[in-house]
Amino acid sequence: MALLSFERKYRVRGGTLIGGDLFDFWVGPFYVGFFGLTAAFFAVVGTALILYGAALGPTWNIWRISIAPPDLSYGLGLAPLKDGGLWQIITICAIGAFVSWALREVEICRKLGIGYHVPFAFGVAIFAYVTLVVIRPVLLGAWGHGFPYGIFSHLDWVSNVGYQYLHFHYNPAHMLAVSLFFTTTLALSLHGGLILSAANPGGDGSLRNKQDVVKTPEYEDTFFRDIIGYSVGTLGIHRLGLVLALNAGFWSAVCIVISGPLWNKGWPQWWNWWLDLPIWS
Ligand code: 07D
Ligand code: 07D
Ligand code: U10
Repeated sequence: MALLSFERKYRVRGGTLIGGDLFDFWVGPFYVGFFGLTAAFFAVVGTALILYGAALGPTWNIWRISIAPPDLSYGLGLAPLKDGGLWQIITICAIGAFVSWALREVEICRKLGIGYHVPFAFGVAIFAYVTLVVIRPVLLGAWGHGFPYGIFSHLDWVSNVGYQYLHFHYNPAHMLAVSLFFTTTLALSLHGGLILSAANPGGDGSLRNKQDVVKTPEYEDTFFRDIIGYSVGTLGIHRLGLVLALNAGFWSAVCIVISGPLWNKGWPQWWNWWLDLPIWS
């Protein structure tokens, strides 16, 4: 079916979570909906406040613009606009925009009659962000534990917080998250490679049939059975990819939320539980 006739078929009213028919329309390629308006609203206000914060100085250098959270002394209270208050409002706008975006994804899924896998996945990214700027600061008792909004300044925050725990690589949840990120790229490269190899079969000297345009999934299964003895299957690889990627984000959130609230010494010291096992004595 040509794309345009398909669009005519699915671009129908209904499936909205809120607002009924009121915002149930498209602008060019974009579905709007109630959450399209709230997403645009929060994004425009948040971006304008970042620009206002940049205008307060000291720099317009895009790499060095930074909107800092309030000083730790403000605790969980509201701070004056120029002293971290901007960061607090921008954080509300960011969460408002991200959650609106996820709910707009849900409305599109409902119109199409497909599952909610994509908005669920985005929800994990939002969860990681909310862990960094809301959950962990609340557990530690000050908004000042959030990260600053700037390209280089947020890197400084990651480095500083990492060294605050001496050697962040010894954080067991960080190990899990890093391994899951690595495994996700391995899985995607294997999958992308396998699909392209079946869609574009043969190389010089291979046993290909010149008539073949695209090979079937049996060939894909057989490649992995031959090389590692098992094929996870054509549906399975997509489930595996999603599970790996979502766990990478989830364990990232875990690794930072336990740093401070649960463990406030160096992460290398956490491993003393091994030396403390009664089996050594
Ligand atoms: C490719 C999809 C497109 C998205 C892009 C990002 C902005 C920011 C804002 C000037 C994969 C758009 C960028 C809207 C402009 C202002 C105020 C996604 C793709 C192209 N980081 N981070 C980057 C964010 C955190 C870390 C780059 C956001 C945590 C490290 C970009 C968040 C920690 C490195 C960026 C966030 C952390 C980066 C490329 C939010 C742990 C790098 C991102 C909202 C997670 C890399 C100079 C990318 C870099 C980088 C954006 C949070 C660590 C500026 C929006 C606090 C170690 N981060 N980041 O490609 O080059 O993502 O930095 O949570 O090395 Mg970061
Ligand atoms: C938070 C992004 C959410 C984004 C959203 C959407 C827009 C719109 C618009 C483009 C979570 C934003 C959208 C703005 C844009 C348009 C149009 C994603 C988020 C909602 N680390 N480390 C991690 C590694 C070290 C440290 C995570 C590796 C050092 C700290 C990951 C190494 C020290 C923290 C990771 C390494 C250290 C982390 C990040 C190697 C520093 C965290 C991924 C090889 C000295 C952070 C939740 C993530 C975390 C985190 C990987 C090294 C410190 C597992 C591979 C030893 C303090 N590190 N790290 O979380 O867990 O994505 O955050 O050395 O806080 Mg680490
Ligand atoms: C996958 C797949 C698959 C496919 C695929 C894909 C995964 C097998 C079938 C998809 C994958 C790709 C295409 C590959 C590339 C993707 C990536 C690398 C991921 C990263 C993506 C990007 C970096 C692109 C990001 C782009 C974005 C987010 C678009 C930006 C959009 C907007 C700014 C508009 C947003 C629309 C909204 C909010 C809805 C509402 C719209 C409106 C109201 C109209 C427009 C209004 C405005 C713009 C401003 C609003 C103003 C207001 C309210 C007031 C006025 C204010 C003023 C200042 C004027 O598996 O299958 O193939 O393809």
